[in-house]
Amino acid sequence: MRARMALKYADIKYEHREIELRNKPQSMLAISPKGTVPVFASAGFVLEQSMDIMRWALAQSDPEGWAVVDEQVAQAWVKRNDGPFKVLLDQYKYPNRHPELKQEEVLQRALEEMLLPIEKALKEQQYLMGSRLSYVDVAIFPFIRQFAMVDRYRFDSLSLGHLQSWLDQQLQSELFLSVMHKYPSWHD
Ligand SMILES: N[C@@H](CCC(=O)N[C@@H](CS)C(=O)NCC(=O)O)C(=O)O
Repeated sequence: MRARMALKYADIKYEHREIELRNKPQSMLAISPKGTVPVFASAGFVLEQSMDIMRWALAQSDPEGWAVVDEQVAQAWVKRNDGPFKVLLDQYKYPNRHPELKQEEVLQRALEEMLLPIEKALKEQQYLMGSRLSYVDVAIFPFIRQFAMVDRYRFDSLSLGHLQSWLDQQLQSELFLSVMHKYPSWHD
């Protein structure tokens, strides 16, 4: 979602090919043997990480200054999200793969690691990096969305008012809604 949103925001024209993860096409594995999505292929280079796709897209065009941030703080957020929070998200999403873990304890760890720090940041400012939306918000909210969706009722009961409005705002944004839609194969 973060890669799709950045490509759309930067108005990059590309062909979207949805991958069936259980049946990855040879044409994909030939350019990216590690076999994860997303993969972005262009003339002369291949990007195999969603963050790399975001960064490349923003380097082409960044009309609203998504990348105008304190890069050190930005990277710390993304690292915390893609590292420890992603581990907790997977544990929370797939409890039967982790029978040794109590879901409520995983939730507590996620609160400490990510959800409460986000809540604290958003108490002071409208977005993670300040008063304007940045690539950090866009890189992170899809993961928070997934976390929230596991048990919406439990999530809504948490004292995370600022996080919840930030998330809702992103989920209702035209950009997110436009990339959520089922894909025709060409984008413009
Ligand atoms: N660090 C990578 C992670 C990508 C990733 O884990 N993608 C998952 C789907 S969201 C995947 O392709 N898994 C391979 C599989 O399930 O076979 C990125 O951000 O691009």
